[in-house]
Amino acid sequence: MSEWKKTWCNLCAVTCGLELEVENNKVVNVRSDPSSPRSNGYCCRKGRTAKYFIDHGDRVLYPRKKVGDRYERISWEQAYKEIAEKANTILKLHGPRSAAVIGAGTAAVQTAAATAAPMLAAMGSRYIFNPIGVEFMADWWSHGRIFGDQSHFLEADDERCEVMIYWGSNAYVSHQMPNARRICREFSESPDKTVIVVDPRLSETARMADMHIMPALGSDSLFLRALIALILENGWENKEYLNKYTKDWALAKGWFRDFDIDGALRVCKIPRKQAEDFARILTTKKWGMHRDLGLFFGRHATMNSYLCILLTIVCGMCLVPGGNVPPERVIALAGSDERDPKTWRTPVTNRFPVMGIYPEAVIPDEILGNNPDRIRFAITSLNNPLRSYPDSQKMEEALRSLELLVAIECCETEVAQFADYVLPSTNAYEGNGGFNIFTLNYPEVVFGCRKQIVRPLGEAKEDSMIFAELTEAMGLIPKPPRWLHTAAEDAVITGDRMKYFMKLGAWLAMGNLKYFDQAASIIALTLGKAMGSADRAMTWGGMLMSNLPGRAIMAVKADKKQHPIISRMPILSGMCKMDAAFKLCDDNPQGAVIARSDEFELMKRHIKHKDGKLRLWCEEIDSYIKRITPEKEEAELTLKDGCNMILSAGRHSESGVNASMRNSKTFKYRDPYTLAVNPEDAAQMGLTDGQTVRLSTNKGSIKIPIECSWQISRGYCMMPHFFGLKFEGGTYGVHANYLTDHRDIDEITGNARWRYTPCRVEVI
Ligand SMILES: Nc1nc2c(c(=O)[nH]1)N[C@H]1C(S)=C(S)[C@@H](COP(=O)(O)OP(=O)(O)OC[C@H]3O[C@@H](n4cnc5c(=O)[nH]c(N)nc54)[C@H](O)[C@@H]3O)O[C@H]1N2
Ligand SMILES: Nc1nc2c(c(=O)[nH]1)N[C@H]1C(S)=C(S)[C@@H](COP(=O)(O)OP(=O)(O)OC[C@H]3O[C@@H](n4cnc5c(=O)[nH]c(N)nc54)[C@H](O)[C@@H]3O)O[C@H]1N2
Ligand code: SF4
Ligand SMILES: [Mo]
Repeated sequence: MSEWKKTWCNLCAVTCGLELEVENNKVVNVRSDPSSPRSNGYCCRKGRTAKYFIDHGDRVLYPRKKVGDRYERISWEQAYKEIAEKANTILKLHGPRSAAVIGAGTAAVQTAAATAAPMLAAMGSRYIFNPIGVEFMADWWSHGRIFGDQSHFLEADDERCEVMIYWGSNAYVSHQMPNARRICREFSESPDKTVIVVDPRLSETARMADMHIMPALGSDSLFLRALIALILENGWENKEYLNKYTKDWALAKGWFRDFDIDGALRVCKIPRKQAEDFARILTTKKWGMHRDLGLFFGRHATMNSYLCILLTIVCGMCLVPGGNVPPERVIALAGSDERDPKTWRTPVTNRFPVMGIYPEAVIPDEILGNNPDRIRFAITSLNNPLRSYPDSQKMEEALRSLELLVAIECCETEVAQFADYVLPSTNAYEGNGGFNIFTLNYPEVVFGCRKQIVRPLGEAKEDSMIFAELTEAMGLIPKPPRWLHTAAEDAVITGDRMKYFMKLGAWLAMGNLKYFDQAASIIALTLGKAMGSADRAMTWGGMLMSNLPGRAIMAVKADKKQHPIISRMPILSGMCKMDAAFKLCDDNPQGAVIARSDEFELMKRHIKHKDGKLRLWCEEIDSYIKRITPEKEEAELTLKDGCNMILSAGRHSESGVNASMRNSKTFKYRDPYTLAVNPEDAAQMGLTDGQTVRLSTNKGSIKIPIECSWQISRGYCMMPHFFGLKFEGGTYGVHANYLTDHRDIDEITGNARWRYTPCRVEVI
């Protein structure tokens, strides 16, 4: 007998609603879930291949330790005991800066961070690394400067805007926004709507565009500067908006005065007429912009982000319905500010965190070498540092040199082949209650709590539980008292979780306030155990700490019968609402609308500077933008050092999923392990479709077959980043990060420059 169960896809940040058919604890079929408020019946091909991710011959099933050059199966107790002893010795000898957590969250599942981050903090360390730190650093930093808050980012209000702009995004293929294909189609087909794509190549999304702007590869910052200058030259800026909502426009305006617009457009290879048409649309229509890796992994990532946000402001399209809006966060996230002297900088590379996360490209330099403050001990989870960060060889050398490396993994990954301890984790379909912080819907706030679809294999545990148990084993928190366990068990039986919450408060007040920051682990170890899922308890705890209810936008009311007193008290009343929201999510595995964004309060709520105004000028951008000139950029964009092309070291094709989809059988159609080149470039080099070439960078050299494609512009070549993954005894293709440089990163925030890697393509 089989049964269809509802859940959320784990393969990208969109987390579409899925229905999985389960037979004998195996997923045999996958389809989209029409009842999902998140995706309304939409899902992509990757989601439908989820079963190949869930169950295969390369799952990690039992805890193990490295003894000499082989592995020995051990119990969880032994694993915790030994890891705790070794970690504590390292901390004692070398201090808190010796510890790091790498990962603790993929784009779609981040519940583990709820116990991993407090564990790191309890050790005294702050070094948490995650792909966000090569991807969104630039953007979130820019938001921090302009809004005074890093934790909100702008997305297009795609339900209501007239013009949808995709800048450096191939959303039709990579999604990264709910219902991507439906929205691309709708805007493309509707006579009242317009799609504009800014992409140097003819991507799948660009093929659907009404206007396709093709800046020369890597010239976005120069183009953005020219575009804003053009708007000002014509007096098209939204003066009323600028006067009302901004503080220092008079200063920032200087960046665009007397700027050589024609010179810049020539270097960007954009006809003046097209730039003017674009500027006119931007200043007369309601538009939203979806930006992605073409900007974030491009040259000048921080400048790109900053100027894009500035463009939304100059046009009066920032924080307005029908324009660019910040989706609400359910799980509260804290930004960081490197100007605060208490913020840690990495000792070797002098890098700072954004949203508390450090740029992982610097990991090798922070491990290797003799700096006394170097990282000596790391735990990886929900992340593959050997495939997902630049320069895999350097990363491997660094990780191998650690005094202690613990890999928490559901798959036999490259890191799991040599880590000192390998701990088996459940995946998103075996855990019970994980959440996704990326609430991308707008204005509805959709949230959910995954339900267990299949029972875990072997001795796998949830990542969040592993971190909590390790925190306890290291002696960083006391053993929770029996009565707190009883309160947790009662909460599960009666459904009155707030009573448990009050008891947790009482425990903290009884001389345990110093463990306040570790409350998540206490919740995992008590309520998590009682619920049979730390993830589920973390989702509840995370929701309780949400700052949504203070905004009176909740679609859910507190249960006043169950909580007659506390549901009327300040702070606690909001928590009661979130407890009710948790119940709604818990009862509805497809997720629920728990709040609605208040569209008329956007400015008031999201600008965190004391005077409520947007800041447009900042020192870092001021000194940097002076270098974004036609002359300097033209010189920098000229190929050097024997390079004959620019490589995009990453291509999101229909099939692969970052480092998660190891089974190459899912690459069904045309072989996606190719280097895509423009047919004219190929002809000039005497290459034919399918021919194997040598592709070299300053870091390495591989052989790869070419694919002639008119989608690719001249001088550019693209390879996917999800090959070279070991799977059931084989490895298919070579990984892109053998070719990338861990020092080739954005100078301000450290985003990786994966869409602009100078390379040499040669006939073999
Ligand atoms: N199939 C699949 N889908 C995925 C993923 C996956 O692994 N596989 N991963 C998910 C994740 S984690 C992410 S972050 C997203 C990424 O989603 P996207 O950012 O949409 O993915 P890319 O394919 O990198 O597309 C970036 C686009 O930028 C363009 N570009 C390159 N250089 C430049 C430039 O200098 N300027 C401009 N303006 N554009 C440029 C490229 O031509 C490309 O069309 O995809 C998500 N979806
Ligand atoms: N060259 C190049 N490199 C890139 C990119 C690129 O375009 N080019 N793209 C970058 C981007 S945008 C991103 S987001 C990153 C993604 O980088 P990663 O986050 O490393 O990739 P993921 O595929 O999300 O999954 C990482 C690992 O998590 C494991 N995993 C999955 N579920 C679970 C779980 O529940 N528990 C545990 N413990 N492990 C689990 C998987 O087995 C996999 O090994 O890659 C980046 N790397
Ligand atoms: S768009 Fe993302 S979340 Fe949705 S089905 Fe595809 S991979 Fe899964
Ligand atoms: Mo990503």
